[in-house]
Amino acid sequence: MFWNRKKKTDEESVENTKDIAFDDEIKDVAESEATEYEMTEFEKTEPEKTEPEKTEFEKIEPEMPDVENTDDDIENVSESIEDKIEKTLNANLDEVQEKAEVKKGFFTRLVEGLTKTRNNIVSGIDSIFNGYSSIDDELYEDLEEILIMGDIGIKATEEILESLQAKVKERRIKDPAECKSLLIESIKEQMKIEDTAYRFENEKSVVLVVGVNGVGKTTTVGKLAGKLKSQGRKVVLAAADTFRAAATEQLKEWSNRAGVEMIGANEGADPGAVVFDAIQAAKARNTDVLLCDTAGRLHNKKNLMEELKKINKIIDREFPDAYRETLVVLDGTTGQNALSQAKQFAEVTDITGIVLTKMDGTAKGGIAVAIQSEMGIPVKYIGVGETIDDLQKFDSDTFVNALFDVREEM
Ligand SMILES: Nc1nc2c(ncn2[C@@H]2O[C@H](COP(=O)(O)OP(=O)(O)OP(=O)(O)O)[C@@H](O)[C@H]2O)c(=O)[nH]1
Ligand SMILES: [Mg+2]
Repeated sequence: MFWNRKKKTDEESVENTKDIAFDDEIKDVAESEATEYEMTEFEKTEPEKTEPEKTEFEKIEPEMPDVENTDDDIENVSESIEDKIEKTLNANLDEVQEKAEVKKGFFTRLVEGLTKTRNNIVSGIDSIFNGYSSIDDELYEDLEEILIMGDIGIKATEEILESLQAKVKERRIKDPAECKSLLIESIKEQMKIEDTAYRFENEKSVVLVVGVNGVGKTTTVGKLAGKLKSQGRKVVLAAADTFRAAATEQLKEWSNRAGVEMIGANEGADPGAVVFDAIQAAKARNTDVLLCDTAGRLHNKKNLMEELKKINKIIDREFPDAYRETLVVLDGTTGQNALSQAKQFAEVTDITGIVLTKMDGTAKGGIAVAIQSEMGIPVKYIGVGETIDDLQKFDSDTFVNALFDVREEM
């Protein structure tokens, strides 16, 4: 500090700079004495006065003047009320705008991620609706082809088209251009999920997260932990991927990020034993949700599936009262592969939900529709990035709007 000041005042005399340094010294001593002041016992024990919470109305009501009310006083008071009302309204408006921006950010990423799907499906659909002059079998056949090519799958496509045909008939639609909004409506209906889908979030539950390697299991466990923690739930993580050396460390980083505890073991340890320990810890700490990360690759696929069965047995035996949720994580960019992976996991474990990750990448969004319809398993979450906030509950309206880039509802 001294040298800086000297540099700045090159022409100043040495005496002068000495004075400044001396003044600083006095100030430093005074400050350090001030911080050394010891509080008396009474001061230490005196409780802080806590004011009762004011209602929104009380917050904007000004204090009344002591003097008898004159017209001027009344005018001043009413101006002051108006002023405070305006400030409160502006503050609320800022909050609403902030929330809308967060929502828009997520929606925009999803729209970008679904560009490939949109190019495959939606542009084809648009050309059909604009190219036909009447609604006939040929139009439905062309639509069928485009939906199947867009990874929506045969079963879902049939159901969507049946629903579309019924709507066209019921509402006596003649113009193909009017079909588009009906088609969007039908896809949304196809993807609706039950309110009970997220029961595990509010119960004492064990969530097993499975999937092949690299799909985003560990990332999803971390994001879910952050989400549940912010909802006030007590969360513990089990690092049951002991196959890969770095897997436990990776989950540990997520546990730090989310601010939750993790139970893990050394590389090569028995994953079942990790889950066993984590269950005992969860019970001892009265945990709400135990999230178990698992390996995506073992020596072979048979081993992987056997290991999952073993983990399932341990949870059933050690924590029979817990609400069970098994989420299969699928990489949204892999299309039909994702569907066949989900089918393989369904053979060894009762899958209760799907997490589609990397929907911010070049996702094949149609697969979300196909999985839901072919397997009857709902897509419960979608991942749209690599950070802790990039996991969203699946919402059919938002998803289909993003797929068709319908923005008027935003
Ligand atoms: N862009 C994007 N990347 C993601 C998303 N989810 C996960 N990733 C990335 O995908 C890569 C693999 O994620 P992990 O969570 O390690 O996948 P995993 O299934 O645990 O992998 P293994 O443990 O090897 O089986 C990482 O680089 C993640 O950052 C997502 O929603 N969007
Ligand atoms: Mg992992």
